[in-house]
Amino acid sequence: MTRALDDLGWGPFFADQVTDDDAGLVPMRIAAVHRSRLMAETGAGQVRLDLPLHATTADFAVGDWVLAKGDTRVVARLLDRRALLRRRTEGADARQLIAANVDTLFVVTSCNDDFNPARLERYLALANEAGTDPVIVLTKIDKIDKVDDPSDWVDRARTLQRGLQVVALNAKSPDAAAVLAPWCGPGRTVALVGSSGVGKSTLLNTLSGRDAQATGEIRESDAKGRHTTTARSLHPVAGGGWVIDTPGMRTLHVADVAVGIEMLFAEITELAPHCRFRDCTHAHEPGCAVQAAVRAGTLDADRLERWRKLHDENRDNTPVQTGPRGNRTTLPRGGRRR
Ligand SMILES: Nc1nc2c(ncn2[C@@H]2O[C@H](COP(=O)(O)OP(=O)(O)OP(=O)(O)O)[C@@H](O)[C@H]2O)c(=O)[nH]1
Ligand SMILES: [Mg+2]
Ligand SMILES: [Zn+2]
Repeated sequence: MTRALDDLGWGPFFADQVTDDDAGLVPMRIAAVHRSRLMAETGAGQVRLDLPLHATTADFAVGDWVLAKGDTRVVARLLDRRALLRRRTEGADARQLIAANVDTLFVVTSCNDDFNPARLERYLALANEAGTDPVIVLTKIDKIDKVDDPSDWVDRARTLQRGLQVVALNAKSPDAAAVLAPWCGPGRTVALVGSSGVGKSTLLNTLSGRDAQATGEIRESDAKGRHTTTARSLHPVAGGGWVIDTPGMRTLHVADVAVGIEMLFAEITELAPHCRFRDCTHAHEPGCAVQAAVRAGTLDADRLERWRKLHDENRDNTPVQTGPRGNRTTLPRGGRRR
């Protein structure tokens, strides 16, 4: 039992939250979230969980650990998360939970028109903020034109964040599982995010060694997928560990990811203290070290523009603290700080 739970990602962080009062409760990991019920992985297969009256399934994320009543299979308690990935949804105040307790976020994009630095940077900001290690996974290297070199794509991706891990693979090939093996293994959880049609479910199937999810064709004219996957779900990796597949996202809006943006744009963050004004916006102020770097050719002007856009969007979407004790209207942070 314990062995199976450890393989599922259980560990001291969660075990320490269990008290004597929890006798009779069984730890389980959320594998799918539906409108009125949850599916959970027990270590010995999946079971259906029901919620107590006051609770809503929107409070749960795939990857969450819960304690459930052994006899009735009603959820008793949601355990604190080690990491939480969430995004801002259009028009709503609430933020949608993408996945919880993820060790590594595979940001999937293809070696084609899907590759978009501004979009990838959004995923990186989200991962950084959550305390989840990002890896850029470039798919469809088998479809690259003969004139192109896969290493060109890898080099482009590497410029998105200092020290960023990048791999390139054919998601349909069994070799892909070997390329991703360093991040998988017993007790480890990875999540797949990215646009529709980039090969997330194809990768899931390759990692799990079976047809766990349906995959769909893409429109060849613009490489756009058809939103084949419609729900998030947790699956075992053949060599040990767990993988969360998610539906393709059209747009990723951010909120409350200031730390994630600082890490993402480390080269700008490090220049800012050298600007003449402490509140420099790096736009038009005299003595701006960031603008000086652009003029000197050490900082890409496009990169600075992308920083500005993301920084401004995050500021506009993040409620400010008001009052002496900070009457924050936002949810408590779920992210682990480094
Ligand atoms: N040649 C090749 N085809 C791939 C590769 N990865 C994915 N595909 C194909 O791309 C199409 C889309 O793959 P999916 O795995 O359904 O994409 P997805 O990211 O899960 O898409 P959504 O579920 O819509 O978000 C399918 O036809 C796959 O067979 C790859 O590395 N090489
Ligand atoms: Mg899919
Ligand atoms: Zn400046």
